[in-house]
Amino acid sequence: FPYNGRLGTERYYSHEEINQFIEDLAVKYPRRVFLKTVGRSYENRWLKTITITNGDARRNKNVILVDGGFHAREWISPAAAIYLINQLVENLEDNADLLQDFDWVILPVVNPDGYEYTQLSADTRMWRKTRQPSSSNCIGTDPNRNFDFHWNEEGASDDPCDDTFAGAKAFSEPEALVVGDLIHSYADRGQMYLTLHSYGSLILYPWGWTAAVPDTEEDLKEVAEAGKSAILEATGTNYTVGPSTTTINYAASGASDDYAFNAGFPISFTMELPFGGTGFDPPASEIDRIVKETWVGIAAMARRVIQK
Ligand code: ING
Ligand code: ZN
Repeated sequence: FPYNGRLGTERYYSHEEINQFIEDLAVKYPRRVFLKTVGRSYENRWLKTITITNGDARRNKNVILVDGGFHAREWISPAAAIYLINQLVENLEDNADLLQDFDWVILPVVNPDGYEYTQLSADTRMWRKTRQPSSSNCIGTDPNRNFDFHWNEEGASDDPCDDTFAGAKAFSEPEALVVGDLIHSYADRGQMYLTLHSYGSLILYPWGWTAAVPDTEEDLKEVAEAGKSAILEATGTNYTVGPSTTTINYAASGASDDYAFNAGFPISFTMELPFGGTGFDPPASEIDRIVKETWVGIAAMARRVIQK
């Protein structure tokens, strides 16, 4: 499968192909699409955001910030980010409203070291964490337990060998710090933060660190329900909407959605895409359906935010 300047839904792609793809889009659409190198991973892979606008040069528009690929094995997440990018860039006509009101900032693969590691062999396919060694013989930290908000209080591990290891300290992982910095740099105009995980068909809102819910829960629920309904109608996939802690039945602190919500994003969701294969590994033949329905859900949520 030679790379031909576009990424379809027929297979999963390497981190390099994904970076090349967004670079090509920035070259092809220099007035609407902007690339920014925001950091690099522990193994020195470039972390790049793509900012998609309608080119009207209106400054300080509201922002929707989306990331994917926190967890290495959740391949459908970068795939959904790619489809989202394709829609917003190449289908301006149908999505004019989404780009009239928002600039979209997307980091498709937060944890490229882990993502590449899972592509090496069947033995490494189910890796979750980053690849930075810890003080013990075990490698990697859970980037979604590494954020500096109620860090390592609940549902996170002190054991570097565990899959939910919180890290030696908050933001020990360069990849998590990059997302934290992105959140801060857009917080003043951030309207929605979306982090794409798998699996479970869930739209989760804060808090994750406690069973308490924010006093703006109705707003969160309303936007999430718009996504759920749109997906149900599109494909019949039945998402569950709810607060993170009580919906997945465990508290988990130090996650990015809580961090973004606390930093000022009024809407902040973890979207758990559907089960496929044995869970984290939908076969390539299922990518198309899943990423399309995910796009339908994200577009519906963004449109509900506009109405608010
Ligand atoms: N699930 C999430 C995880 O990081 C989650 C669940 C969501 C926890 C929001 C905390 C906050 O464990 C997956 N599949 O990664
Ligand atoms: Zn995940």
